[in-house]
This record gives sequence, C-alpha cells and structure tokens, in this order.
Amino acid sequence: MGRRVDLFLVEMELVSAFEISSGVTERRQCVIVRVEDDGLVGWGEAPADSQPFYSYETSETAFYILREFLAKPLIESKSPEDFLRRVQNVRGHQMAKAGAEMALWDLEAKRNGIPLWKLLGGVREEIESGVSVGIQRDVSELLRLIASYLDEGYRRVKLKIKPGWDLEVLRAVRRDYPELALQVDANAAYKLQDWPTLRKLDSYDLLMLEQPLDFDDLLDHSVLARMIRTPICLDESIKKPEDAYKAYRLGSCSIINVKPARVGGLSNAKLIHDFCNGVGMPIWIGGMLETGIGRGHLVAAATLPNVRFPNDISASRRYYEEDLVEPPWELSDGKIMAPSSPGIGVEVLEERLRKRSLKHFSIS
Ligand code: OSB
Ligand code: MG
Repeated sequence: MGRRVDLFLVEMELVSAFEISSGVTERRQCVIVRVEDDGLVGWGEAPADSQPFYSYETSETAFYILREFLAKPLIESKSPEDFLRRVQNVRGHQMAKAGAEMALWDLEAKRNGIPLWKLLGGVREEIESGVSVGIQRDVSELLRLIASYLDEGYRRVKLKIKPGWDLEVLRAVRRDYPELALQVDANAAYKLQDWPTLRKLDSYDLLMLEQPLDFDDLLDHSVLARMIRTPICLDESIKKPEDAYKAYRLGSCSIINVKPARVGGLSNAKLIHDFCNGVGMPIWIGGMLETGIGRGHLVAAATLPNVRFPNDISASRRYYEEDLVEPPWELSDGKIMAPSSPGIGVEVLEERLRKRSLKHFSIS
C-alpha cells in the first residue's frame, strides 16, 4: 500500500475575535495535512491565517506551496529529517513546511506506538498553560475577561499591546492583580525611538516583553535590550535556528517564544530548544490559535526540558466551540496533560474537518 497525502484548507469560527496590534481575526483559517501510510494516519497543521498580518504566509500560500512543492516530497519521505532534506531548496514558507513535517512526526510516533512527546524527548507529563488576551474595546472589558480566565485556572496572562493600549492598561491590570504572572506582546508595533515608553514598562514587574520592534529585526532589539530591564522575548524575528544563534550572539533577547510552525516544524523547534538549553536561555512554546491538531504538537513541544515559562497553549474552548479533535484539550489546575496514547494522542473528527474545509487536494 502506497502513501496518500490530503490537504484541507479549513476555516474555523473563533469563540471571540482576536485582535493584535496588526489586525483582527474573527474566523481562523489553516491548512490541515493528513498523511496515510500502512493504515496509520499522521496529522499536521500549517496555522497560517487568511491575512498576512503576523507573517507573510497565508492559508492560501501555505496550501499552494504544500500542493505544488511539498506534497510529492512528503509522499516520498521516510522521516521528518528526510523530508526537510528534500525541501531545503524551498526558501522560507516555514509554516507550510511545518504542516507537512509535523504530520510525519505524528506518523513516526504512531508507527512506534508511543506518544509524540516521548519520541521528541519530552520530560514532563503535564504542561503549564497561560492565556493570550487580545486587544479589547475598553479596559473594563479586559478586566472582566482576565477575571474569567483566572477562574478557569490559567497560570499566566499575556496582554497584547500597541501604542495607545499599553501603559494605562497595564496600570489598571496591575492595580487589580499585583501578584499576577503577567507579560505583554507588541507584535512589532513599536520603533526603537519609542524606548522611553517601553522603558516605563519596567515598573510593572512583567515576566517579559514579546517582539516590541520590527517583525524581522534582530539589531534594534539588541540595542533596546540594553536600555530596559524587562526581559525581551522574540517571536516573529526567529524563523529558523540560525536566527536564534544570531539573536543570542547579538544579545537581542533573553527568552525565545518557540512556535514550531513559525520555525518550520518540530525538528527546528528542537534545534532551537537544544541550543538555548546549552547557552542558558529559557524558552516557552507559543501558539497561533491552532486547532486541536496543531495543539497536539504544541503540547508535545512543551514537554521539553528547557521550556521554563507557562505556554500560550490554552484549552480548546478558549478558541473554538467545536474543535477538530476528540477529546478536546482541557485544563486541569492550570495544566494540560500530555496524552499517553500514540502520536499527538487525540482522535481527529474527520467528518467535522471535511465540513469545515474550503479546499481539498489529494495525491497518492
Ligand atoms: O504573537 O503570539 C502571537 C496568535 C496569533 C498570532 C500571533 C500570536 C498569537 C497569540 C495567541 O498570542 C497564542 C495562542 O493562544 O494560540
Ligand atoms: Mg507573539
């Protein structure tokens, strides 16, 4: 029996719109990758959105790159490493590659009959969940939301900020929650000249300031890091292991938000993890509003030893009324259990997946 690859461009209704400094998402798109081999099925997700407001990749470009350039190598690859070798001449498009590569990781774990997190080298059976809270209409709405997330058990809150939605908002949140584990994410909304504002963040006892400056910058971040006390964490700027090596050498950050999809998959995520572990730079696992499929890969990555902060890995219902997996991802005491069944450890609801698909492509 040969291998079969299916690509699904999916659209999912979010439980509430998610606003960051560069735009709003109401319906989340992504590409789901299904690889079937010898009766086993591996699943991956390319969490590129319909709009290029976080990365240049979109769901349509990911679907196109996967269909035209990655699907055939995926059919022929024996392992995630073999796949990455075959597609190394495809420049960029890390999320598209990650969708395919992660499906191969899931398949390999299922072939071995072990959970993906164990195959990856994970060391913990539960992972800490934080919640990322978008920009709201007003501060009272934000405070209400934070209260409800804390009721659900989240252990850390990340606030999205932008010029005009920053210091005043933080003052209000800190007034109500002086002890809360709190961090902020600017999604590249500031310039180096804004350093006087960014330096004022130092008085709010933040765990970190995520991606304050340009989305592909390393140099200005290294200058800013010397001007403020709040630790800088990079997200958008780290698109492959080489970026992490350079960020370390330049001193652009002291923490990295590793999103497996942003860096081209789990192999690269692990390379960055291992490098950071070696130089004493902590990491944590970020998310991109993934469905339950991509979430399984995030949970697996978050079991790695150098993950030292709570992750942007929330429960299914924080994002979607009806997730694509069974059981949905759930919180218990602010944590998510790493599954004990093979691969990503959850069942994909294929009928629901097909119902949510705008496009489908298949080769074998
Ligand atoms: O910058 O971390 C980000 C979501 C979409 C795109 C970018 C980001 C985010 C989040 C949400 O912060 C993380 C999550 O809960 O999936
Ligand atoms: Mg971010």
